[in-house]
Amino acid sequence: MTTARRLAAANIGFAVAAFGIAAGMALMQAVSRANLELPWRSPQMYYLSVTAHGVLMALVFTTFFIMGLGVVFTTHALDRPLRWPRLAWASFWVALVGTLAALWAIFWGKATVLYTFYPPMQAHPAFYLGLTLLVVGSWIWSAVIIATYRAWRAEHRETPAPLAVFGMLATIVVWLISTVGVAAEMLLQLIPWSLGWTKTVDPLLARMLFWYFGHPLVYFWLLPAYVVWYTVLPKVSGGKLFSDPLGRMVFALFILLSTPVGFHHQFMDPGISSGWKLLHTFNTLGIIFPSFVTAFTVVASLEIAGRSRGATGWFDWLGKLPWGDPLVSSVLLSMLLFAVGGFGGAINASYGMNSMIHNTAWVQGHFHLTVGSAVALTFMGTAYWLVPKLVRRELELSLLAKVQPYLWFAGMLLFSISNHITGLMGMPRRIYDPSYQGSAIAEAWGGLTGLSALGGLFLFISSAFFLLVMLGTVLAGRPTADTTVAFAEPLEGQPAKRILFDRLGLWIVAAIVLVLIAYAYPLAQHLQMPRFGSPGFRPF
Ligand code: HAS
Ligand code: CU
Repeated sequence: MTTARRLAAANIGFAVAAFGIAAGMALMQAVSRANLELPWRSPQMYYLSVTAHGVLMALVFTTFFIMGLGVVFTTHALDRPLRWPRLAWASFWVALVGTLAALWAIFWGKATVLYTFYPPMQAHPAFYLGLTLLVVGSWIWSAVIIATYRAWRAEHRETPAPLAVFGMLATIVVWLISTVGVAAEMLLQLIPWSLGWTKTVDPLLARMLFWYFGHPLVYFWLLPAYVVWYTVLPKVSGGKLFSDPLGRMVFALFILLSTPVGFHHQFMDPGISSGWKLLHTFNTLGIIFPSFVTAFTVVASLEIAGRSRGATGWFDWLGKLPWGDPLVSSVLLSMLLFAVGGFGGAINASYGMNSMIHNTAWVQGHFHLTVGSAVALTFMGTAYWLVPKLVRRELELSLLAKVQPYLWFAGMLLFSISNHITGLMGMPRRIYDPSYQGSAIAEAWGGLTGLSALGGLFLFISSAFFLLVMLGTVLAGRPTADTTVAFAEPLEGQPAKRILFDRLGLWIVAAIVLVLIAYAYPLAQHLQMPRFGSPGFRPF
């Protein structure tokens, strides 16, 4: 158990450090977008910063945090140590070395390609090799978690896996299916091209492979947050999980439908016929369903918590929830923000409406409510609950921890709502000079970009509070012996036997069949077409 505790602390510690650096870059960008002068402001600096922020937040903070969480949930819920502890440490080190290589390339100005690294923008090979190692590290972690689960399964043939473990296994399955795409893009296209072994690259093929991975990637982030919502939140707020089978259904549906949807990022791309795009639209509308079920089940669990704390009316259970507990408030506020972000997601996914918002500021508005709130705020709340147990110290600066989620909520509302609106007004995303050299249309965005910068400031202060609490806890927290990681009881008691949703093998096979239906033909069709390669471009 000590290995698991230390390994989880290492992963989460590194995740928090990455978050801290990325938060600093974010403030600079928000100010720059509002066209406020900074002494070192330049296009090169702006794009370097956006790349660092995207990679550190979306790829590094999330992956390491999830690896840490997976270790804790698996060992505690199964009540057994990790299988292959050395390999488990290897997963951390491989991912760490890879991350440092990629960060070296970014901060030395050799990889200004943003977190989606679309070719023909070209980065230093260290960037691609580094990110590949990050994924390899996560594969090793996946193998360790699966092996630990299988050892438990061999002794418990008929028992359903605890929901926390089932959710982590679903996360891993989604991850293993989807990373095939980015591995192919890296190994067959980007790495040989950046090393000069091939002269040109096919950007459209790269985008197809990237988005095959890129959409399920968002559920790799979301599912561990859902595990917290289902299994930790009801416990900490003093209630029970409303329905365990519904939770299993949700995770099984994510295995089934997370991947065959990637074309919803490519509606505006040429070379993919509209029939295939429409199929991916339908699948996307399907994958919204498990999130609706989650909204229902988690809110019902909260109602149980409020009633067991004495509520009797229709809505007073809301007020009875422990809003001052930083885990509870983080998750509740992240859910409220996700309700808005998910609604926007349905608009993005609607083939026609996508043309209104694609490549506009709306998109960063959307993903700061999803990955930046549903996921990041949940993870911060989880850190308040978990880090004291990992380092055996009480939470320090708890007043800051209480305020921080509310600041994040306010900052994110200002930031995201204004970005949604400027997006609808036509403001592109990822643009350095928001004034467009004095264009009248761009002038109309001015007030809103100011609000968005103010939101950025709130978010920055909130991030600083989070980091202070983490540092204070690790360095100066009073020792405690409380290391219990307890999960919510289902209302109907623990399930006695395995149900259809527990049959992981079946869902994996069905998912692979759907992936083949959604991707095999359009990929083959693309490879048959005359293809035009592009040399690499390094804008800076
Ligand atoms: Fe998305 C673009 C569609 C969810 C992340 N998305 C992005 C990008 C990112 C991202 C990073 O179809 C930008 C990529 C880039 O750089 O180009 N997204 C969707 C859809 C969903 C969705 C349909 N996205 C996510 C999640 C993300 C994420 C989750 C990260 C974690 N997204 C798109 C599309 C694009 C896109 C297109 C491309 C746009 C373009 O053209 O470029 C769905 O999964 C959303 C389902 C969720 C819901 C919400 C359920 C609500 C819940 C909470 C309820 C709370 C309540 C309040 C009731 C329907 C579960 C309770 C509170 C109390 C206090 C009691
Ligand atoms: Cu997507």
